[in-house]
Amino acid sequence: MALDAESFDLLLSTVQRFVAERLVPAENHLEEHDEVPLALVDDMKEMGLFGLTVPEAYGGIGLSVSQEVLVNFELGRTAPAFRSVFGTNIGIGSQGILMDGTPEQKAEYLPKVARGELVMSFALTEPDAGTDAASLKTRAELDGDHYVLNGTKRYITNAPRAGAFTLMARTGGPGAGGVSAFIVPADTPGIQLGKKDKKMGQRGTMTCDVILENARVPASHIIGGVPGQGFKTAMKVLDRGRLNISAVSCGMASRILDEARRYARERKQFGKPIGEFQLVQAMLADSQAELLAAWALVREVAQRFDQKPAHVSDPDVSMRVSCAKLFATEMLGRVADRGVQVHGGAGYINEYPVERFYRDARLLRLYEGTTQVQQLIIGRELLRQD
Ligand code: COS
Repeated sequence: MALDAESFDLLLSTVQRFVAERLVPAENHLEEHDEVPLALVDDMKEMGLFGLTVPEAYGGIGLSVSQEVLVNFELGRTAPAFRSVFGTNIGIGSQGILMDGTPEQKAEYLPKVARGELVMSFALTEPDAGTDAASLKTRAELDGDHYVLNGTKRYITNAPRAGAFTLMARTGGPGAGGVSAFIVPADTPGIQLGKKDKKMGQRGTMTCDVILENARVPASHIIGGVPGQGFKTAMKVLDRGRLNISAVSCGMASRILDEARRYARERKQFGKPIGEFQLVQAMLADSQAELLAAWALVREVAQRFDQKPAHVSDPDVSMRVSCAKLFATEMLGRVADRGVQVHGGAGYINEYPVERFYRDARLLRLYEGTTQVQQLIIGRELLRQD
């Protein structure tokens, strides 16, 4: 599945222009008001951004992973809250249905996702189950032809915007094999949202708890129709999600580097632009070298991802995805730090974008699996392989 090269080039240049001309100028509004203007959301729908990864057969654009990372690089060049409006829709929120859903589930949900009519969100994390995702406690008890769900999901991105959740709950015994993935409509009686989380950065993104109290969903809402497969579905979804976070990291690093270059050319000290000092050049050079290395890695792993069927997991590819997430997000952390350093005291002041990016960037090393989770996955797979 991929968009033809000509249409893709057009899409990519449209996204580049949208980022530069509409989103970057709206960054201050976002920071001040903690919300994405509705006019921009409408533009995103019109451009088809809500359906980037949904196959054309279901009304989407049907990007391959190699194409998706290129788009995400461009979207990374502005505040991550803009991408977050549709990011869960085309990513972790809907990929479970795309990868493992029954034909009926795909036909029912994917066209609405592609049109932006239905926002989907991914609900795995719980108060006591973060990194140890297989220990989740939310229970789903069979009652006739329905499951009754009870539990709390935490830090759920886009929950206040969501029309439905891909939600992992326990239908069986302990461990990964007891977990099922459900499609849970957000208006199901018994679902409540917690108060909006106050975060370090990423203003304009919405995260909160999702609390389930005797929420009844039809048994047919188990993704793929077979209980006990939900942990694997979640892990497959996260594989693709982690690669996209890696691409966003590269885009964000390139924007920070541009900001630092501009400042280094303009700011004068000791009678000349600070960019003429070799210690400043060293910071820019390290950032450029690391960015290029991370981006080459992300694109190479994306090609491998495309060489296998989307719903089939390959432990070697998963390991490489973890390498990309580990390296690209840690690279971003270093580039953001140097970006502030090049700006000196100005880098600590809110009116310079690097201050905001520094805070925004911190989350990328945490969500969709911390750096330590990626190390664990890489280490385990290395020892398993011949
Ligand atoms: N694709 C498909 N299946 C996978 C998989 C993948 N990428 N990774 C693991 N699985 C399968 C395993 O093959 C195993 O199947 P079998 O029982 O049939 O052998 C099953 O899932 C359990 O896997 P594993 O034993 O690796 O489970 P662990 O509990 O040890 O999981 C980690 C370990 C830490 C890797 C996992 O829990 C994880 O990724 N945690 C982080 C979660 C996360 O990213 N949270 C962020 C929330 S979203 S913002």
